[in-house]
Amino acid sequence: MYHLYSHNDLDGVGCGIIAKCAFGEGIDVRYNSIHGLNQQVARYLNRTSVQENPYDVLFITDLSVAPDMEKELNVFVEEGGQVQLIDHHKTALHLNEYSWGQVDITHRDGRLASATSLFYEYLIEHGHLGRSEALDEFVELVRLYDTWEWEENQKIEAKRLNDLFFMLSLDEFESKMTQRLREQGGFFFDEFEEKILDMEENKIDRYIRRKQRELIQTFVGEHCVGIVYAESYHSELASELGTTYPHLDYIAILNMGGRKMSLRTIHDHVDVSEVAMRYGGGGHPKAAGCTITEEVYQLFAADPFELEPIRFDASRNQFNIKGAESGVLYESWGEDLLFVYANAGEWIVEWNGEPLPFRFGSFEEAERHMKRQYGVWLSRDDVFVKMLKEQWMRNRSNDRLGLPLDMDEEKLMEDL
Ligand SMILES: [Mn+2]
Repeated sequence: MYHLYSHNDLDGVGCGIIAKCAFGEGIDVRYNSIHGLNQQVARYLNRTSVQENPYDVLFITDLSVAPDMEKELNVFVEEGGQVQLIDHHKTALHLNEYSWGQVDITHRDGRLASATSLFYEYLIEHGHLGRSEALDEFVELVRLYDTWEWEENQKIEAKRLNDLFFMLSLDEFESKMTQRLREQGGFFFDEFEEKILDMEENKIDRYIRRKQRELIQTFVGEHCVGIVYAESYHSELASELGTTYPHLDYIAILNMGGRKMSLRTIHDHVDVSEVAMRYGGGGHPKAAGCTITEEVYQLFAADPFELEPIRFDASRNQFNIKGAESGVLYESWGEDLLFVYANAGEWIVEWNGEPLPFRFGSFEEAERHMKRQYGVWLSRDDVFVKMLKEQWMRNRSNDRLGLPLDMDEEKLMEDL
């Protein structure tokens, strides 16, 4: 009998699915959380005597065992037990010193590895499974999702596979996929799955649009932070907000019910795991989290509570256009106007008519400064034209030349 103990996420369950394709009824598959694995393995070792079951094989995929279990497993193998652990996590690399451990971060061809893609190669090389088009495609989608590579090359099918995994029960997903992978031809979603995936995507889009209107911006420590309250779809929300507002160093998503805060960034110059560690949490450079403690509550919820949400830049302008050297108008809270224009290769920002004491090398730098320090948004054309008109009137009465006099204001108003 074959046994597989695997992780309970898409990559772990992917291992279970290809194992069932290889061994059918001849394998017993169990999915575990990271913490559940050691107990599961302990039970296996207590139950399975090598003498009585010399042909039993235990696979462990996408998870690693704790140090004491590692030693017990090794004794079991030295007594003749058959174990193969396959993982791709950096934290498990030390298991490579055992004959039964295979931990690879990448494949031989350089692609980042997932447990499913490593286990697939293993099963093929050991003659347990034949390669097929559907299996190749399924395994690659799991790999793309698990390594986050799908985001770079926008392999949306990989994300849809994971969405489906969360919409169906684990058993249903496993049996549906196992059955489908036995069929001829490539991997596909059936009509019903396409339908519910579309519905899910629409639902996420609407949720994100609503949340976008609730985003507030403030400085916490040295970072300019976007703060939003949300309980679901943290990854999708953070990547959308991060790309819409690149002037924000990171996005903080507060789940008040769960008392958890997620931190995400799209930038290389910010390490959110460092930020999370300051508040007793941790994670990766681009995705981390911590508990909402008193301190976190004060900084990220109580202090910024009075702030108004970020406004969108005007999107249908014909005259007030970003990057225009003759000048671009922005607004901020409290009816402040900020005007940015180029002069002799430098960009100058005027705040309510008063130039700021420093210059910027590019429009983008100037805009970033205004957005971070003043929370500005691009004015609509009508506000822009009104400002030009007032300035022109003032200049004319002062008998000074300044703004484009050839601008036909009535014509402009008509165009709007
Ligand atoms: Mn994995």
